[in-house]
Amino acid sequence: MVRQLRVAAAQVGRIDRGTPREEVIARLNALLEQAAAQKVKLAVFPETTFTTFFPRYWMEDEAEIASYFETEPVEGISHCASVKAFFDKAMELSIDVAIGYGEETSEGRRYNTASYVDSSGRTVGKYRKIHLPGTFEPFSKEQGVTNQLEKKLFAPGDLGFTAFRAPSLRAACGGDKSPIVGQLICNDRRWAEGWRVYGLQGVELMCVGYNTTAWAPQLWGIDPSSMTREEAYADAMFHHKLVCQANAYTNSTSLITSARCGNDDGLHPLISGSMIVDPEGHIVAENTTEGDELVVADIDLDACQQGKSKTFAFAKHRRIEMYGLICSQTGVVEPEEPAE
Ligand code: CDV
Repeated sequence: MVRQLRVAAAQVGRIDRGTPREEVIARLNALLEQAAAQKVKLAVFPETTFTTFFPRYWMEDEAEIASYFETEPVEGISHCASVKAFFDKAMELSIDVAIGYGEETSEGRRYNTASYVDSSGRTVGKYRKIHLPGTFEPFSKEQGVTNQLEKKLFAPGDLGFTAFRAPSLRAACGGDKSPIVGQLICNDRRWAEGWRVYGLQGVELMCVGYNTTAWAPQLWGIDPSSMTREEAYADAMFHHKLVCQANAYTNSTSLITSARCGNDDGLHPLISGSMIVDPEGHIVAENTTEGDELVVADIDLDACQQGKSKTFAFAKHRRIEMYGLICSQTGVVEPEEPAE
């Protein structure tokens, strides 16, 4: 059987520190228009799409920090005045969207969040980033330096790795079963643990938005003179593709992964690499530019069945009695050196 679905990674290029949301939303809506013209049913947008990637800045002005968060619930079209124009457009064009944003709850907690809002404007899935990279303290307080302050600015996600059905896509993929969808945000894609929790829920389609800095020697712990910027970009792209393709394959799922890319403020380069990956780990479509771009492919949700029923038939082959350390230990504990 073929459960075919046309999907897109909506890559978004340079957004500066002062770029207003309205300007960003006009660009996102142009991508939605392109998606509708190509009969795309689901478009996946990057992490913190409505603003620049603000955790990179050392900011002391609380009003500026607060300005990067959506304070009304992004729960479908009836809320979130600040970004409503985007969800209205998606609903008008009948496209499901998965999109990342800074979330501030009514209790004042802040998360790095992605919502899956279907074509009727209903939020059917919500994910809060669990693996927050970087530091609590800045590498430098000088402007122009790329920090990574997610640990300071966000609380770790508390919604788990919860897969959900997307019933609005059931008819579109011509089957009697809605796709099973999961979401991760950026750094999460490097951690096999989250992928496997989704794999254990039978995930068929992963949506992953990201902002991956192309030049961050302090974050990586390398000597800046050991690599050119071009080599660093290539290395960041290699690792991005490596984890995306490997984890899609080992969990037998399709993947749509979407970059915020470009050189923000002319100072902070981010890699591109938006792509659609099939459940065997092959790239079926990828970006060709470093700016706003729609990457489109037809995927077959039933193609997941080969891996799920054979090589990665979890029920037949997994040995959970051997995996205890994964859930009982966080850091590394090395074996003792044997006595001489
Ligand atoms: N936004 C991210 O989570 N970025 C991380 C790194 C570059 C800090 C990533 O894993 O791509």
